[in-house]
Amino acid sequence: NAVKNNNISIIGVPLQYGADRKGVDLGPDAIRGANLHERLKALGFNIDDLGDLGVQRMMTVPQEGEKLKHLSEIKRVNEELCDRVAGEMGKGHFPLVLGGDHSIAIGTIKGVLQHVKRLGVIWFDAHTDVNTHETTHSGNIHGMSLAAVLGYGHPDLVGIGGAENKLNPENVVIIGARSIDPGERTFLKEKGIRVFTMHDIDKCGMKQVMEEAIEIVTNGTDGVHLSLDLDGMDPGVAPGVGTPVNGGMSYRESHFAMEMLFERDILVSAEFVEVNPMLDQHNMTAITAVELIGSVFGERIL
Ligand code: 5AB
Ligand code: MN
Ligand code: MN
Ligand code: MN
Repeated sequence: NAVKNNNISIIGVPLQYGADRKGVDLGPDAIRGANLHERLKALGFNIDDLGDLGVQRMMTVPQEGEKLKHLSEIKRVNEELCDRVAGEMGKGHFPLVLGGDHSIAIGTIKGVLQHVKRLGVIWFDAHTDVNTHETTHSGNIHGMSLAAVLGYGHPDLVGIGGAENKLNPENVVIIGARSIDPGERTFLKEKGIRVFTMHDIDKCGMKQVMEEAIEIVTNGTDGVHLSLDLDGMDPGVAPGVGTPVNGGMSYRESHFAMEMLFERDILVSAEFVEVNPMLDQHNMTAITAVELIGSVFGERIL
């Protein structure tokens, strides 16, 4: 399995056009700056850091009547990301993608799907990111990425990496949700996507939630991708995010989930997104991200 593959390819994606708040483009640098390489090397991995993808610096003003903000640049960057992720997987490397806003999950997941056709996805998030161009109120594409990789939404997003490459809703779980739009509620119900809300985590505990989640994402699949939006954690431990929501996963709940993923050895790829250093306090969110990455790759307390 890929976590045992000793090569990790790091790909930074300094994209902020999918989100409303500026600064999330500084995420990859902040995560690297929190000793990412050293931490992974200490666990015995070879690190191949490909640097950051190029993103147009000049923020284009959304056109009047343009419903999805910055669609063309988001599409272009995600297509490149898709190719890059597929290329690294082709070499047998584990792709570790650093965001950037959560719209980059489209490129990452479409790239992984080129190699793992039957892919399970664990989506850690305060939100569910299943809006489409028809349901969105914000026009922000970071709220549409999960719908797009399931095959729903604007054709320019669904088409990235081939519209025929998509996830099976039966193998997708969302963990940590506590802010769901009305249109998303309908979507989740219609497609039968399993959502473990904060209420479920409170009621059953992270251990049981993760056991059920792992069963769903591994049933009939050949690998699992982790898409972790730092706003899934409580703003007390991850304040540097663009869309914070109170009442999130605690430090230990999140780490325990990552430790279970390592123990079960199911991941083939991962991404850590939405770290916004401009909104952060003492780099806390970037440090938290690197600590979570450490747990995913096998750091132990004892
Ligand atoms: B994130 C909201 N549902 O569509 C929307 O941070 C928020 O990637 C989306 O989870 C949050 O704009 C996107 C209200
Ligand atoms: Mn979110
Ligand atoms: Mn998200
Ligand atoms: Mn966010």
